[in-house]
Amino acid sequence: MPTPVEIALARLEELGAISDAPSHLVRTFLSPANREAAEKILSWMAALGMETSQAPDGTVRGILPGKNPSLSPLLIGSHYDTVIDAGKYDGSLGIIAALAALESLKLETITLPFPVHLLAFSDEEGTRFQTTYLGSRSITAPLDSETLAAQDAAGISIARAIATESPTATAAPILYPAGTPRGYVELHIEQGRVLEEAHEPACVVTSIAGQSRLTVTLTGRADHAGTTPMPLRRDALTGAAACILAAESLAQSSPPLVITVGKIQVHPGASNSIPQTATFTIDLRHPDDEIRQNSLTRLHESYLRIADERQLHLHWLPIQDNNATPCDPTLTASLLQSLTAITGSTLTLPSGAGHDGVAISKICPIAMLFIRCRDGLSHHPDEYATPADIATGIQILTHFLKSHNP
Ligand code: HGY
Ligand code: MN
Ligand code: MN
Repeated sequence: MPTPVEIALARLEELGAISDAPSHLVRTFLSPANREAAEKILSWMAALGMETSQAPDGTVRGILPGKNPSLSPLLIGSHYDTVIDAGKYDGSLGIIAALAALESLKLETITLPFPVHLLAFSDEEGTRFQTTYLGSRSITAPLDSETLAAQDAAGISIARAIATESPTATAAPILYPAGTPRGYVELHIEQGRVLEEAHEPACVVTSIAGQSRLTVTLTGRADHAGTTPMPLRRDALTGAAACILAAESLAQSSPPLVITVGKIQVHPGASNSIPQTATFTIDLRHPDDEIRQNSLTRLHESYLRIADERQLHLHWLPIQDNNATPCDPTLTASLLQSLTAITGSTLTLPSGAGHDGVAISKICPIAMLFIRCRDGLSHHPDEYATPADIATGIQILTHFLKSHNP
């Protein structure tokens, strides 16, 4: 009989092989692979004897009622969508480790006093619509009309995707009124290098950095590449290049500010036509919200100058803003006790990466457990966590579930 850890390692491979692309791992909101992954996770939850359901937006839930189903539930889980050319641990490990912890309790014939709701979210990364936390936001409140109107590259809105692509479009949404869950706990790879440098397998998280996501479009004039002298050009792409380098130098001059331009689209996109429009994404993060907002203002002002100098039109479109989110001190202290009990460590870290806890913190206390990942690499196919560290993470989570008193 394989152990819960062995089952977890096999499931990571299974889920990691479910992709929308033959050559690399990618699963986006309600895509065919996203839906196949949901079915797989539902089957694992059912095998554990959980009461399962799936919301219209793809969020998958398994419930273990516990000794007293009337007590407020503990939420655990993570996301099962990915970035493009992703690793197989970001998100998926949190779901699979939570399942393994619950399976370990079952092997010890332990029934928890309170209900546990295992949640698997269908879109944390925002790869398809650039918005983040669609699943975790949806369990706190219905998505607002502006979010539902957000469109993907094919012009399909989130509302239309849910109405036409969701296998459970008419199902009841999964919703928790504020204050009803006792807390939310997520295990995730660190996606950084601190644990590796500290030679520690795991730590708990103190807070999640704030992040701003926007789309910038510069519009100039398409023209002939061979007959248009340089002084007469209104080249949107060279304008975008100046903006992108301005973002880089702003971030380099003000650590720990980080700014990333991850995506750019050019029109008309012909090698012998001067670009008319250039649209690129901005991902700007800082642990301090005031500095993040000031940095956004400085960047916007520099873009207005660049557009003016180059006779370009600037469209600055904020997509989403998330403030820095502290983890709940009490729940985190309880998780820290389990970390220390299993590894002897008391290490805590802030998270530069965003996580579903940012959205869920609106309705209940949140806490996070990080486990080490090789070279801190993530959002990369070589993302990797050792079986030993995964086993330690599952042990800490199991210890926490057993020792967390209602
Ligand atoms: O972008 C992030 O920080 C997370 O991986 N969604
Ligand atoms: Mn990620
Ligand atoms: Mn993640």
